[in-house]
Amino acid sequence: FQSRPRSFCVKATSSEEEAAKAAAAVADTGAPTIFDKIIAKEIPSTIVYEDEKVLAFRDISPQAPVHVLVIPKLRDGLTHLGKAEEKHSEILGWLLYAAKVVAEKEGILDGFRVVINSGPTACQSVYHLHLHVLGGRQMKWPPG
Ligand code: TR5
Repeated sequence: FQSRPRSFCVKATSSEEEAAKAAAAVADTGAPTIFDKIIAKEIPSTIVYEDEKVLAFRDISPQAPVHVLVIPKLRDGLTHLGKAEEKHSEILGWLLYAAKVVAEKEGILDGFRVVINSGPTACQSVYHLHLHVLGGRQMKWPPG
C-alpha cells in the first residue's frame, strides 16, 4: 500500500540520530528484529513486566517520563497490527491487559496512553508488534 516517505517519520523531539534511524527503518520483511534479541536476552533491556506470553521493557528513546513497550514473545506473523487475524485475538487482548498492568506498576493509572504504530505511514520502525505505554506527563491531543 501507499506509504509516506520516511522523512515524515521524524519524531517532534528528534535528534539527528533519530532522523537517521527513521531513514534507515526497515520494511516489513518478516525477518527477525532487534526485539527478538531482547526477548532472547541477547541484548539487555530494562524489563518492567514479563509473563509467559509478553515482555514489557523501557523504550530506549523515551517520549514521556514513562515509556514502556509491550510485545508478544511469539510474533506469529504479527509484524504489525494490520496483519492481525482472528487467531491473534487472544494475544491482542493479553497485550492490552499487560499494558494496564504496566501502567499500574509504573503508577500512572490516573492517565496513560497506549499507542500502536502500524505500518510505514504510521511511522512504525520495528516490525514486531508492540504497544507503547506512555505516561507521567500531560498528554496532548491530537497526536502528530
Ligand atoms: O516506531 P515504532 O512504533 O516501531 O516503535 C519502535 C520503538 O522501539 C521506538 O520507540 C524505539 O525507540 C524503540 N526501540 C528501538 C530499539 C530499542 C527500542 N527500545 C528499547 N531497546 C532498543 N534497542 C536495544 N534497540 C533498538 N533499535
